[in-house]
Amino acid sequence: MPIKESELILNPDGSVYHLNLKPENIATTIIFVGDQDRVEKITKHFDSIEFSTQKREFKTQTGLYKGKRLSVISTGIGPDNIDIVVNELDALVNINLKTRQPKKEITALNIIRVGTSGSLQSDIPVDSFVLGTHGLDLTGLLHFYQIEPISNPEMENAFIKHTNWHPNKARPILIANSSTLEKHFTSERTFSGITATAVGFYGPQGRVLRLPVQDAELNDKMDSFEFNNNRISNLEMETSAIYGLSKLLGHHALSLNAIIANRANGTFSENPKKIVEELIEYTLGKISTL
Ligand code: R1P
Repeated sequence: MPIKESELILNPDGSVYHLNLKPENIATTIIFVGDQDRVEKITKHFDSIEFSTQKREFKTQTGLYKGKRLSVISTGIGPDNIDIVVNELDALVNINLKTRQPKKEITALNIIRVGTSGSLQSDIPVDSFVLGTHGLDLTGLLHFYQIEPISNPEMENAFIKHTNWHPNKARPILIANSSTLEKHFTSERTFSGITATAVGFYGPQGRVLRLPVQDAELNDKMDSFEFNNNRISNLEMETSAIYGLSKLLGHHALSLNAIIANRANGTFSENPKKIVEELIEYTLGKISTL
């Protein structure tokens, strides 16, 4: 049965609904950034750009970097956008958009997030890089999929117990990165740890302006969580959704974050643009030998 027009929506030119992309517009290695202005901060390093488009917060450029074809796409803020971006990118490579049938042979994309994030550990300072060994999903998004085969109940249960996780909130899910990409991108420059993913910026990350939060101790409890030598390094808003959906769909994903804030000691980078630029250069250097 073909996938219905209401389920896989295409624009009149045949591009996918939100991303405005056709299959020929994307490379199989794709860098995700949150901020649409970060796209050109990456592609300014390219030898050439063959394609650019933007719809809403989703800006895409594809071109060559040291002879390697790469796409860069902005996802905007949050896991809800990741649901759109990963599903539509997967449709571009793994669904025949004319017949609306899934292809028999799956194409695996390499997806690398170049993000910004807050550290939860006082020994992971601002202006460092963190590579997410796992995404800890605190958002609830992944529960709408059949996530059991890729979740890690033992570590999730330990986290639930350690934090006294409130049952009204979605059960946390822990998903591993692509170990192949992890090996390639790890160096003495990177800290490694579990990247926790929140569904919002304020309450869901323990920031109190005028509204009290359900658990004011949650960040401290995340900071002190430890399981089989794994600890939670940082908190942001996309990684677990990228890891979960990529793994379910057969793609390889890795999340790299520039630490611009340290939530454990309350510091903020004096020059966040510089550390983001350094992470971009680091990532492109590693991608060129992938
Ligand atoms: C919040 O300010 C945004 O910044 C972080 C968070 O994950 C969230 O998307 O990442 P990006 O800088 O990649 O958007």
